[in-house]
Amino acid sequence: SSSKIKVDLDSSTGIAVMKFQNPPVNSMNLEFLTEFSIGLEKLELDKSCRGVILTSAQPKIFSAGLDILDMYGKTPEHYEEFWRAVQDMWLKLYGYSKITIAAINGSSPAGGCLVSMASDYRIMADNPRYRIGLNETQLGIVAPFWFKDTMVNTVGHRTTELSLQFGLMYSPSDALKIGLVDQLVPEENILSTATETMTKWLDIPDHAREISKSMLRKPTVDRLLASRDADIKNFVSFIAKDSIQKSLGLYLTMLKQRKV
Ligand code: CO8
Repeated sequence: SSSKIKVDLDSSTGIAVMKFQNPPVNSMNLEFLTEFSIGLEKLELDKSCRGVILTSAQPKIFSAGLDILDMYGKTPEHYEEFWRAVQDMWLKLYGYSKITIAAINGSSPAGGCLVSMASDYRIMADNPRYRIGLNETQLGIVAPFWFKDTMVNTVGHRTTELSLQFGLMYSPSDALKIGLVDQLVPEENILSTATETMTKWLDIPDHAREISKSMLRKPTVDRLLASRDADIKNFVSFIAKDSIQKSLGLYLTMLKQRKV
């Protein structure tokens, strides 16, 4: 099967790079999500890996977020399987024991923003055309509580109130201002900067850093673990509604008409 994520582990430095390569826009479909979770799991078990850099092989796009086609016109069984895969990916990444750095080399809406926020550190290319944010309400859908929790934990409650309700997408400089990303760099330096930054994180004893990370994140992870099935049920009944399907259909049409 053709791989949607290229994994390169340098065992001399302990740094792995996971490069998303699901053209054209790295949308996260079921296959991508499964490969992502398994890839993360493998690296977590690999003693020669200490940190993971997430980046994109596609020009201009980090990830377009969840694949809308997995949420449109499918069966309830499909929605259920898809949503479980989304949960699995986030549970793995947000609760990851090793260091994760997102090298955001392009736009990063919705699920792309979630992946970025679930990492330990975010470096974004300073291209003013790029956007990042949780834009779900713009599609007429609602970011679930654990997307919201992840954002609150990253930028705080008030910024999340505005962001989520408006479905705000931020330019790199605005994202830096609100703390949605930690650092901006010229696009061509993004991987070298991510590697240098990772080296600094690697100076900290793993065990102490890991426990500190877990102390901060475990309550948020546990909230979803305590209600996974209810969250799936909720997603399936919400996404299957006629009115929601209609909104998604209009959004897909808008995406297609926007080019020409
Ligand atoms: N899913 C499926 N297909 C997509 C997606 C997507 N997320 N994004 C883009 N595509 C498709 C486009 O329709 C287009 O298809 P085609 O070639 O057949 O016309 C193709 O990919 C290329 O897209 P563009 O021409 O738009 O490429 P650009 O380079 O001009 O723009 C962008 C790239 C900026 C990524 C742009 O495509 C975009 O804004 N996409 C939409 C992103 C988006 O809104 N994602 C939200 C997904 S929802 C989500 O992640 C969380 C949902 C939470 C669950 C809610 C519970 C109910």
